[in-house]
Amino acid sequence: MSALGRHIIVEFYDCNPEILNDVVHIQNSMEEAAEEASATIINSTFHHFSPYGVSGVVVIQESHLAIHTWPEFGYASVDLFTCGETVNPWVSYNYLKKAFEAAHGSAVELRRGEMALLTHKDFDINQMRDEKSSEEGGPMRTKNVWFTERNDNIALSLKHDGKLYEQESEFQKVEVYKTFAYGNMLTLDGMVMTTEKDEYVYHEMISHVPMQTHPDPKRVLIIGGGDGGTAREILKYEQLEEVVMVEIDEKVVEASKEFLPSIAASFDHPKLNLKIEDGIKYVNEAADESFDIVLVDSTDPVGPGEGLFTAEFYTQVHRILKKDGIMVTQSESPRFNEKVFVEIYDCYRGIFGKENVHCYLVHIPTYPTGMWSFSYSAKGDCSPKQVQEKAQALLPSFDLNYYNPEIHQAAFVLPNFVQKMIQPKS
Ligand code: SPD
Repeated sequence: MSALGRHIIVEFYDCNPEILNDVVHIQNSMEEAAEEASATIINSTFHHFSPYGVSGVVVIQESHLAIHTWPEFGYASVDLFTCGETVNPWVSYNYLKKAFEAAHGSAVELRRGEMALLTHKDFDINQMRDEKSSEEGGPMRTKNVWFTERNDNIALSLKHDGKLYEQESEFQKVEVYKTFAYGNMLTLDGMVMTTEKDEYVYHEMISHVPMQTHPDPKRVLIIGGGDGGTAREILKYEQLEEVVMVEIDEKVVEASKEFLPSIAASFDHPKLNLKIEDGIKYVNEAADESFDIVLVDSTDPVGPGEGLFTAEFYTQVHRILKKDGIMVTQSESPRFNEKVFVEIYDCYRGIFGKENVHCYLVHIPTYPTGMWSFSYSAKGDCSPKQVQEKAQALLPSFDLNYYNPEIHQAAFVLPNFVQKMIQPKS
């Protein structure tokens, strides 16, 4: 042996972009490529970056395999580094070329640690052994796969144990991950929508704030909300006559029913009228003053959710609200989506009036920055903090995890930086 290791630096071109954006597929392929070459895997860490790209490393007893992908160019750069005589990195190269469906690949091999240039240092090797691994008869294999949602400067990562659902619908990519910390998690186009463990914050706060302040709600419209969590909360109020929910993407409902059953718990409720259609079209065609409360449980303002963030749409929502109607929308994060957050409040004030639009904040650990906002806009004079006694009396029977009368009041108290961001322009 004339060198300690062999390092192959690989370029794979014209690969399948879908594969290069699939963190689970990449991780499996990299591990299989290591095994195929008879390497012993110790650990692996892989991250998906929203919207595109995967980075990862498989640490092997004989060194490592590393990758970064650019799905938008069908390109992957890969490092295959092995030490000793037992593992042939070219076996991994051939395996990965097929696994990524690369049209062509190129590679250069470097010899690392030329023996002719090395001198052996004397030390007691037994003293340097890690006690735990010698007790267990070898290294333990672990794995780390991460989902990451990010903008240019901020990221949120959750470690997961693979994907339970993955469909490219007509509108967006619908996925459910099995996360370690937050249970099953629904994502749309790589953005976190809800998780089993903290969903109640969002769903209780979008629902109970307006339901507790409206004097006598009978008809509620939910735009979006395909996971079913908002409907579940709203349907706790037995005085309602009808809850219409308009979700554009039936795959969201399908995935949620199968993998988020505690959230999608009320789809069979007799008062729920579920429509799979475009929420914008539904609102445009709905009769004047036909709803007491409209909840916009939308995605972020990209993809199918984009049209829900326009003055035209909210003007229509205002039209279909009864005289004392209330609109509540998810209004993004003051820190993660600063521009759109500010625009939302400007836009609503133009439609509902300066005094009638209010912001309230919640803590959602699985949304980037953890700080999320809702808007409360009143067509009449339903004050956001004036809770109805009759509605409040129902709360103990609802078994809520986040909402309570004190949280309701406190949520409208805004930190100075948020007040400044959205103070009405005079
Ligand atoms: N980035 C998350 C924006 C909120 C999306 N809506 C969540 C749907 C929960 N029903």
